[in-house]
Amino acid sequence: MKGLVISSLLLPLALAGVVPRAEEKVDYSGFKVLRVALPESTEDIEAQIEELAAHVLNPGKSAHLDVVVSPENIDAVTALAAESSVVNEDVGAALAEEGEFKAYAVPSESWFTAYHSYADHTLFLRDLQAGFTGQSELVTAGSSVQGRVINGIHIWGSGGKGSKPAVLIHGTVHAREWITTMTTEYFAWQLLTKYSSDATIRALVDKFDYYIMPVVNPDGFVYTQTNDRLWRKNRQTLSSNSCVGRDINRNWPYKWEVPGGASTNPCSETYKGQAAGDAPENRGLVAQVNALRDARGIRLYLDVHSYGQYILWPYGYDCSLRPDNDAKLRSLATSAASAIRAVSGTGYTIGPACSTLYATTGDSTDYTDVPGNATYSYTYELRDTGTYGFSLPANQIQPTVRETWAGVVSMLQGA
Ligand code: 0X9
Ligand code: ZN
Repeated sequence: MKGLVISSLLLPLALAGVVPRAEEKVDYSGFKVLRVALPESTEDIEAQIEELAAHVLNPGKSAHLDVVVSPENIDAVTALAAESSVVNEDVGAALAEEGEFKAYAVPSESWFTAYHSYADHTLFLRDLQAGFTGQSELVTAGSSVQGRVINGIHIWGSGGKGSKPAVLIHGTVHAREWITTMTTEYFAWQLLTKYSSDATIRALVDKFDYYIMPVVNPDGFVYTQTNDRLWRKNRQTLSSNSCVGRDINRNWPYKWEVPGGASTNPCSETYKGQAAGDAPENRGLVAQVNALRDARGIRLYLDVHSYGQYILWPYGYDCSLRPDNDAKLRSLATSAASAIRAVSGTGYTIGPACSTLYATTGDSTDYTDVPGNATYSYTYELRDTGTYGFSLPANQIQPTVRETWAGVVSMLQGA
């Protein structure tokens, strides 16, 4: 998505209508999701299609591009593509199926039947913690570009606070992946509310210290609620370019400099930033990872994304390199995928990130695996496989959080 505050008169015609003026929300009525196959030599055509698109939904290197296109640019994109098909006829209508936000009420299972405002997510965490003061506390991991604190909850069991290896979980790295906020909150909710009644959960809480951060990109998340539902990156500006945002999952300071797995173009969905770790959000998250490493170590790191239904492990930056414990990483992922399938039939693809999906540099799990020395690091890509994409309908929240929790429980048991 391109610059925000500049006058729409200055914009190329192709972008008019997809760039909101300040405080104006993008209306996606009539926009389509097109799946385009690129012709043989693609660099230039791909750049032109990305210029014409409001958003790229799968901004890595894959066989096809899924792009959100305004009604006036559909013909131009179709003409550039070798082949194209319509994946979604009306993005505005699909977004409407997400359902309304519900008025805030204290944490209960019904929280997981609707999406919520950022302010309410903050209240949820606060109120959840307030119900379990003996075994949890609120934690922070630095703050965002716009000064929002990155909030989380630390949960421990019978060994006492900080006595066990860490399980660290990040959600909503990419602002538009709303199901990941709900899912990571559900993990915290399950650990705390089931501790006294469910022996399986109690054993898991007693085994690790959990650090769950449901929204690590708060500025981007707020922006998806005020201006553009399909925003991905943080909200960092540059003096040299009007495009906004760094991709937090391309900014981690490990193998950041390796070419090919991120973009150096500030307008790209995968813009890596000007220097390794130069996004404030990354600075806070790096400090958190390093501190947990230096304390009791990190046993399991999960970076929760959507969509695609994948469980991926390092490495992102190199498609042939494997961690020493690749076989164990695969076996935990296999058992998580079968646990998910057993709950709902939802099928997951598992594998090393680069060779299974696409290359990424400066991504979270490469950082946690090597500098962070985490025993197991995974990226989850939750539902679905593209029908609704980032705007999963509200009636899929509970099925998604429940199946994912089953997968995570099986990982925790084996970890
Ligand atoms: O591109 C990403 O950051 C993740 N996908 S998303 O659609 N949620 O943006 C995938 C990261 C997994 N790592 C690799 N594929 N290397
Ligand atoms: Zn993501």
